[in-house]
Amino acid sequence: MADEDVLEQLSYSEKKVLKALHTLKTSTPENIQKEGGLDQVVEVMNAASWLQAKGLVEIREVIRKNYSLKRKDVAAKKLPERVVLEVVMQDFGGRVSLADLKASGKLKIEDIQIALGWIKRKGWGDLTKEGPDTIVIMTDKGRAALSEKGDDELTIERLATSELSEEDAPEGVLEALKQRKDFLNEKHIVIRTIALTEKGSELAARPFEMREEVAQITPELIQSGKWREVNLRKYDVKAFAPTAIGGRKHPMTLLIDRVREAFLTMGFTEIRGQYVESAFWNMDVLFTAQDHPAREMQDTFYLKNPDKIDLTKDRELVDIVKQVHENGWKTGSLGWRYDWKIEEAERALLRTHSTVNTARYIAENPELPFKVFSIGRIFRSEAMDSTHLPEFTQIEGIVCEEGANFNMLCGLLKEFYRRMGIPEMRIRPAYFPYTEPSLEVEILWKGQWMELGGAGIFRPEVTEPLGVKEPVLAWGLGLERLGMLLWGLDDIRDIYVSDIDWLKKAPQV
Ligand code: FA5
Repeated sequence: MADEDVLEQLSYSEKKVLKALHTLKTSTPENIQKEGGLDQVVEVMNAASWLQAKGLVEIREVIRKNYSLKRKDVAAKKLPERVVLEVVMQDFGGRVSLADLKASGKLKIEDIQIALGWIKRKGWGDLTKEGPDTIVIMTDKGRAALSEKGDDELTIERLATSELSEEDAPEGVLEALKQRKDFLNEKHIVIRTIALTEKGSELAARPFEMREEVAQITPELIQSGKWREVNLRKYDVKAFAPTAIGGRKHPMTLLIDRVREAFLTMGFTEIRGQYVESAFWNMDVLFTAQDHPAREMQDTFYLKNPDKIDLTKDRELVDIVKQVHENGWKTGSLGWRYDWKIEEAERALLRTHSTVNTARYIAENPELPFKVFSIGRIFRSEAMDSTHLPEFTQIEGIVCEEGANFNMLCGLLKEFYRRMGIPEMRIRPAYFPYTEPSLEVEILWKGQWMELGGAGIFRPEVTEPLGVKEPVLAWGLGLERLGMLLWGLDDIRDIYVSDIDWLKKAPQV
């Protein structure tokens, strides 16, 4: 960016800081505030951060240690080594045995120990052994110290009235005082200085206009026409700004909304069902034999409470379904030719597919035409892997109208996936006990064909007992697998791990 453009895009406060620094070169925010005539120090810091981002200033931070006395009364007391010095000099003429010093009673025993340590360190005195005795002998330096306070003592006097930093006291004094127990408090203070960079110095040296400017257009400015006269601040549209991430719907909720909209706009009506169903509606009505493997415990969650669902109100249909399974009833089918048991049909379970919703719908609304769909949770007792969940969502639907046929079914599924943003799919033959013909929809996913859903035309063994003679096109599609494709996930489980980062960034499809 050219220098003129950089200058033009500076705010009024930034210009003030730049001008102040032109005079001060490097300074603290407080001094810049005074020199530049800014209202507050925060205003200086804000402007300085922007100037730093533009490479015009550098904000430096140093940590300064400030010291104060832990207890004010220590300043009024003599240091223990001075007490000992005075006692030894005045009462014992500069030489005394440790035993006599202790016996003098002028100091506590533990303070004598500490005092002698400091006396040696300061060179005020020496300790020598004479037979069993330890003798304290003061040196010339000690004698001189009697009438002259040391740097540490003078510093303590100053600390009695104000905090001091390391630079305020003679070298090493505060460090030494810190070694005394319960003496000093240490506080860390961040000292900021702001300095012009080379580029900043160049710009600050140029003459630039210092006019108050308008950074925000108000309705008043527009209505009064004043916007023509004021100095409008230029914006740098390329300036960095953090991405604002607000609350948003879960990707699955959005996908459900999208699926719902696709079917509604294709003229379908939404239906709902219930999680707890009888085996009768979930399987028997759908011509699934009572010894079919899908009915085993390892595939289906049977309930303990309630363990049975009373079928009395469906008695008529129960009688017909029994005959359909045993001999085909009036459908022209031979049935599965076994002894159908009501006890098996009464078992309570968590629905294993949402085809149970459409079966119930037909039973209650057998008049043509109908086009309904449902989006709902279903449950299967199966091991989890990258494409299987024990609890997932199915998109179910049926169409029954005059002339409905297999081609229509294929066209409808293609149209649905096209609307979901999946241009290519393949349809291959499949088997379901309740449809004939049956198909499976597959999508090429990372080099492999992945099954997205099953479909077909309901067999007469299903529709005729429910009161429908016309062909019913039916399908059940996996919603999470569709999500995997749309969001580029390798593992279906990722959808429900609640990774906050993914949730924030997932496309709002
Ligand atoms: C059925 O559930 C049939 N009821 C579909 C149907 C309806 C066929 C009407 C004919 C007429 P299937 O078990 O294949 O079919 O499941 C349908 C889709 O659900 C699968 O293609 C897959 O996309 C998805 N699906 C199946 N099992 C799982 C699972 N464990 N986890 C996630 N998605 C699954």
